[in-house]
Amino acid sequence: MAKTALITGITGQDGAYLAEFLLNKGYIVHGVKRRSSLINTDRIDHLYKDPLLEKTNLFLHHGDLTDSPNLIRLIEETNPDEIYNLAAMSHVHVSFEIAEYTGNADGLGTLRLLEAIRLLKKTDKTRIYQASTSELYGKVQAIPQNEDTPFYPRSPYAVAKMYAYWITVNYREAYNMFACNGILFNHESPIRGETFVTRKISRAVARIALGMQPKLLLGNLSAKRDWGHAKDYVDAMWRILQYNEPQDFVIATGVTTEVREFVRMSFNVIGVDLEFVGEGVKEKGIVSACRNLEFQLPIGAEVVGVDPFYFRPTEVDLLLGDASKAYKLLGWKPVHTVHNLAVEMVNSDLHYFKGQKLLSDNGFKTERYW
Ligand code: NDP
Ligand code: GDR
Repeated sequence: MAKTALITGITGQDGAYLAEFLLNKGYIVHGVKRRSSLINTDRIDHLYKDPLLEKTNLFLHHGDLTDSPNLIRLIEETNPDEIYNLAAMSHVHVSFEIAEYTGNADGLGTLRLLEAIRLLKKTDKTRIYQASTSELYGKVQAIPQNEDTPFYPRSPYAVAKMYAYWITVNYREAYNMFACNGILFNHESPIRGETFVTRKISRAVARIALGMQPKLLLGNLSAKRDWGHAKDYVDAMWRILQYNEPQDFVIATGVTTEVREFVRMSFNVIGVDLEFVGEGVKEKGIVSACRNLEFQLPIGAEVVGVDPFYFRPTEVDLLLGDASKAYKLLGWKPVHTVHNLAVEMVNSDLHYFKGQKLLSDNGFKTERYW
């Protein structure tokens, strides 16, 4: 019999990749999406068929992690074998502005799902995956970070996720639930949200190459992240719930890269070398070579700058994960490197913006205005 999965956050980066992954494995997939004034299903439109017109294994439901009765009803109706709780206000910088909402959705939202499973007496049937994060390590207490490294969260987002982490552990211990945390380090892709740093960079590189944007403004160029590919990481989520006992796992590549270096790598994809000069807010990325005849950027052009607007009140400076437990117990290993991630992301954005430019050069309105 086909297994049934319920994915919260199905319209997000990971939700879209996970839905595709599970559908390919023969699952029936139910996804929770928020009502929005503009259609927000871009990332899963290629998977969706109208169940009234065609046979499909993918079903979408309106819902929100701040709405308990709705979550209870959804779990009762869909009766899932596995729940993947991916929904969250996931932007660290934004969480300083909407701290209470972040606590409600990212922290209490997890409790609402766990309670729903318990109240519906599905603790023996339904396994739950909680999207925990390397942001829990925050001001890091050890390098690299593994399942035993103490947490020190540095943002309202991370503090909310810390509650979610421990309430998941608590329900596992108190009610014998199959509830697990995946402590995932940063993972990116061509469908990454546009305001996370890697995608902001890949979009800007494409737009600068096409003459659609003069410059890229960033915050802390010295932050280091362990960047993987979202496709590899949804496989890990699934493996965590297939393991023979509920446990928490770090998922990471074991390689850390500076934001500055990711910028350099991304410009290299279009045949441009960058030199960084100056320090702090005065730092600049300047074109030192351009080998690409299609995109002629003048030597000396200042294409990267720093704007303190993007600095965070408290920062996480260095993340580097040790996923040896997942390698050993789950047989999981990342396939992608940070370098081929940058290549894939820049090429995908180049393709997209070439299309947008063609439309706008010929007098047609482009799909997006930013
Ligand atoms: P995204 O921001 O791309 O997606 C978040 C999803 O959650 C979207 O579908 C969003 O809906 C939905 N959502 C937000 N708030 C609510 C709410 N109150 N109720 C219901 N749905 C909501 O994140 P990712 O896909 O990158 O990440 C998935 C999860 O993994 C998140 O919980 C994130 O915090 C966590 N995580 C991510 C990592 C990463 O590097 N990507 C690393 C570690 C953890 P909408 O589309 O309408 O905005
Ligand atoms: P992060 O990702 O905070 O690690 O959270 P993000 O890409 O936003 O930042 C990574 C690092 O880059 C620095 N940075 C900038 N960041 C953004 N967004 N914009 C900029 O202009 C910029 N300039 C420099 C940041 O200061 C930071 O150090 C992501 C999210 O997906 C979380 O949901 C997830 O839990 C963690 O990854 C693991």
